[in-house]
Amino acid sequence: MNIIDELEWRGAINQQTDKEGLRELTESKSIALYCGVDPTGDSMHIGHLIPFMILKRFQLAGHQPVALIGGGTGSIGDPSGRTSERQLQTMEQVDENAEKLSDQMRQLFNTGDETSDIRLLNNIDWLGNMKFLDFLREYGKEFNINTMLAKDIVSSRLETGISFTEFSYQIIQSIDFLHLYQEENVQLQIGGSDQWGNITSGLDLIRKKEGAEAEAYGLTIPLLLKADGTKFGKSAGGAIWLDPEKTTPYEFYQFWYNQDDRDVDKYLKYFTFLSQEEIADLAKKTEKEPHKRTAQKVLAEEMTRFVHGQEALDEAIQISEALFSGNVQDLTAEQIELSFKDVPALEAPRQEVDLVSFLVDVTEISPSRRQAREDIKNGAIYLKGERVQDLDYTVSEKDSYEGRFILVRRGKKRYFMVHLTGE
Ligand code: 485
Repeated sequence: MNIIDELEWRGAINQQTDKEGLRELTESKSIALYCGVDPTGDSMHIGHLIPFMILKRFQLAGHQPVALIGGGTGSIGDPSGRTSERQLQTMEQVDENAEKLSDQMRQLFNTGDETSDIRLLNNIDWLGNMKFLDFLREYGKEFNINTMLAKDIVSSRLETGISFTEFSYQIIQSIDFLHLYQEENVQLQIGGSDQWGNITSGLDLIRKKEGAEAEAYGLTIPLLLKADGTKFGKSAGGAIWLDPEKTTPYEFYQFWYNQDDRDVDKYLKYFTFLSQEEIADLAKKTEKEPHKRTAQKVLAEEMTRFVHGQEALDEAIQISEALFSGNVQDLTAEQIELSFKDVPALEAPRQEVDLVSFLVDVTEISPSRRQAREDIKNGAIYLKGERVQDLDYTVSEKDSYEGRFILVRRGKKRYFMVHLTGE
């Protein structure tokens, strides 16, 4: 199947500058294409991943993708989608973030085979030393203020105000496209739907400099909305990051696993490299036996493996299964900490104490001694995943994980982390 048809089937195309032209071009030869990201933070999140996975799809179809890190553009900041002026980052901060994003990019997309790697470029290399008079004479002259003002990004900011610096952003992204067209034969730029204005502005510049017949194209990817109407990619705790320090592989796995039945088919198409047949098969399973969550499981596996690797995926599954079955005794202290980030954190002195007092006086997990005794007798109290039904049981450091904390479960699902204090 042609790459453009495939993207259409996957629901991954929002706008294209010349649908038929691009289809013909991609069928007739192997093209170079690019997508850029600005180092405004030290990690990408899953929203960034989508266009880059599309680069990967082009690569699998025999084309040559370039991932561009905006070390130059990132020092200005794209006004797209923002309602107020950005605070400038220091150049050191931009460089540091650019290095981190480059590492992430290499980790995600390097296959080890040089000919099939996604190429990585940084626009500071050609924007960094540009002289101001050259900028105005060579490029500024090609831009019409009326056209620039009409771009959504700018027109929506005219009330609240926009600096000359941010107003000029579309020019520098256009210079990139022209540069890549001239130096690297790049004929297509892709990006999220908020990039349409910048991409078409680049195409205008290419035509002005290279003639109206210049063969260059733009394609944007739709913003994902969930079935409940909210924006995709945010959890209660904020963005879903690719950096395992910010969003652990377990949380990342759970994020995908918890997607709604109404959305999962869309995400399988949009995010995974599974075939049409495999996805159709999973859609049937969602319809016939939704309680098994097979499609969500495959989605979570594919995504976690792609971003964090097989080992991290295995661990995420192990934690998920242990928590589901209640067999938390098999987990390490570190894994427990990862998975119980959001449960109440309590403190207790490092001492030997009878279970009832521990539950009532020390931690206040149970409201009264009567209730505590009842819970214990009924088998509703677990320490380290083991049910404790002995009313005279003595709680001590041996019930903890590595002497650091005691994990208490009361009833079916309520967990408490009791951190031990003192020597
Ligand atoms: O030549 C270019 C220089 C910079 C950029 C693109 C081409 C970055 C672009 N202006 C931008 O701001 N991108 C966003 C970012 O960096 O966070 C996001 C877009 C999103 C998607 C993603 O990057 O908002 O739609 O394109 C990869």
